[in-house]
Amino acid sequence: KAVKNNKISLIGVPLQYGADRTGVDMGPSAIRSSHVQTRLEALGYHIRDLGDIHVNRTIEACAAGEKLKHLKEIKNVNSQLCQVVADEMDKGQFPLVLGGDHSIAIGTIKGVLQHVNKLGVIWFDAHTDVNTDETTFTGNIHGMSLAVALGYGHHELTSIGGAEKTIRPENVAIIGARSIDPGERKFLKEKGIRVFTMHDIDRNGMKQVMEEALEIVTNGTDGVHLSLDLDGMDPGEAPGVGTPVSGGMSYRESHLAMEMLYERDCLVSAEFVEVNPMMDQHNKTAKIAVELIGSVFGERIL
Ligand code: HAR
Ligand code: MN
Ligand code: MN
Ligand code: MN
Repeated sequence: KAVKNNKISLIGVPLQYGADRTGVDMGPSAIRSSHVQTRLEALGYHIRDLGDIHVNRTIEACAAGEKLKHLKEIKNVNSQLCQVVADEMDKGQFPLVLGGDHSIAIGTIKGVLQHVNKLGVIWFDAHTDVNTDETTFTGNIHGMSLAVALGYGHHELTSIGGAEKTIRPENVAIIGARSIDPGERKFLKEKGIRVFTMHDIDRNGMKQVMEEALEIVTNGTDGVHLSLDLDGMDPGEAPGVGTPVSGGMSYRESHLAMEMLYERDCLVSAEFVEVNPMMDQHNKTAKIAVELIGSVFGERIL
């Protein structure tokens, strides 16, 4: 078995304050209802479902007048998540985090960094999420989480789990990007972050893209984190997301990426984010999330 750790902890994070559309808070329950636990048990894993991290539900979904929307609550939830992820890894568990909006990558990655010093990251997304408090047009923190994990952005966020705990630009591979803000473009170029855009996937195919991406995230690292934003997929196939962008990765391309990740035997943690049941049709995006989880944990057609 390529994922050596067969003990998985499921951690739900029903957070929506990093996005500007409501509904993504229902992601964890939609993914659980699509039988993520039995699917993984069928592959031989032992599952501990920790339930959901507590999110204060009394705050209005849309914050007016803040530069970084809901900074305080997002910091609070991510600090809790960081601690839970670190604690589970202490117990030898593999953390599988279910979002929630993509700002939760801050807590997940900071938690993993308490254990893994040099961490590679596969960032599967239509977006690159490297805005900072200085470049953001929207103030939505889900568009900043990769920058924060790299050590850039608002101090209230970069300080979570220790400001010195960061990933390195040379160990990050972004896959499926097709919506990048001007400030993000500059950041990606300055830091030398490798972005495999939809153009690269069209031109070279997912097989070659994943071979190159896996080299980047495993070379000189002690483990790899998968941060999978469901909006990386084409919204025709996965419509249940808050910020759909056309021209995304197909169902088969996405599965191939997961299967190649499993074969490489490098994952130490994973998160599946941005499933928004209010935007979905018959819960199909949560079902796809569970199918991708199956593939990245070793499920095969034959
Ligand atoms: N770049 C835009 C912003 O900063 C859009 C972010 C999109 N949201 C996500 N993240 N789902 O991948 O607001
Ligand atoms: Mn520890
Ligand atoms: Mn994202
Ligand atoms: Mn996205």
